[in-house]
Amino acid sequence: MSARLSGRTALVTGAAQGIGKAIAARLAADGANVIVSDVNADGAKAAAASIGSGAIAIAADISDAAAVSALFAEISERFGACDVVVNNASIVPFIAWDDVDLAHWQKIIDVNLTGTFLVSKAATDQMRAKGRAGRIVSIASNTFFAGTPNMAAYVAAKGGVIGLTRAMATELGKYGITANAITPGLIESDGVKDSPHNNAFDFVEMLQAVKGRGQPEHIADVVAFLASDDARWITGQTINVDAGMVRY
Ligand code: NAD
Ligand code: 4PL
Repeated sequence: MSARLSGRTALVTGAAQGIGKAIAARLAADGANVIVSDVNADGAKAAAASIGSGAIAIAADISDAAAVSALFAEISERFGACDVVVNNASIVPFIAWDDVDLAHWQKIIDVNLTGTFLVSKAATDQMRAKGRAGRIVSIASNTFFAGTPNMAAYVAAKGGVIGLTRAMATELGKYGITANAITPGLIESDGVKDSPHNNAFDFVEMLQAVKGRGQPEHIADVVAFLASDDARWITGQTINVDAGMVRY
């Protein structure tokens, strides 16, 4: 196994399960010290334990500004700063347009967009203070391109994550910090398996150029590339990783 992230500290949010857990495992396999963070404290502990040496758990709700401050205070004490931050935590709803109300909209924007902002802001302030050339990788979604039904607030929040990524790339490049996004297609994650999205695989596979069911590892491998030195000349970009379901 290569150790292209050896000596680096990587934070993965929403890493108790699903795609985030696979990302944390992949970055640890590449040699990083990984902070497995999640609002689900027990799940984060279990995921860190399953990854083994090189992974620790720190619980945090990314939509809670005080919790994000506490997370980065602990990171400062234990690691100084992060070299890599993966904004993965989000809520993946299945809700018809007729049922979307203001409370739902605000909850999804608070977690999926404002949470991504809170973590990115705290992380990049700390990277700059500690002189780290950091990497921000944010998990958006190909639903932003497809306008997928039953997820209006989610689609809007993911478009916001892509916009935030472009703005951070522009403003933080001078500090050696890059910011990129990945747009996965439908992935057989823990959350999706437990939701009505699980019924969409046949339809999505029909649209894919390459056939098969998307797995968390398909995304984790691309995160590891964007976090590595091989991606040093890439910033402000959105890499679509969906077996060719959408082409833009
Ligand atoms: P999942 O539901 O399996 O896991 C999400 C994790 O995020 C959970 O452990 C949950 O506890 C955590 N989380 C939720 N709210 C949080 C908060 N406020 N603070 C901290 N942690 C929180 O989801 P997944 O399918 O693995 O999705 C991971 C990422 O990939 C998300 O950004 C999602 O939008 C994106 N994505 C998923 C798919 C898919 O088909 N699975 C497709 C495209 C994009
Ligand atoms: C194509 O991000 O990208 C369902 C659920 N289908 O969350 C997603 C597709 C879902 C997706 C997503």
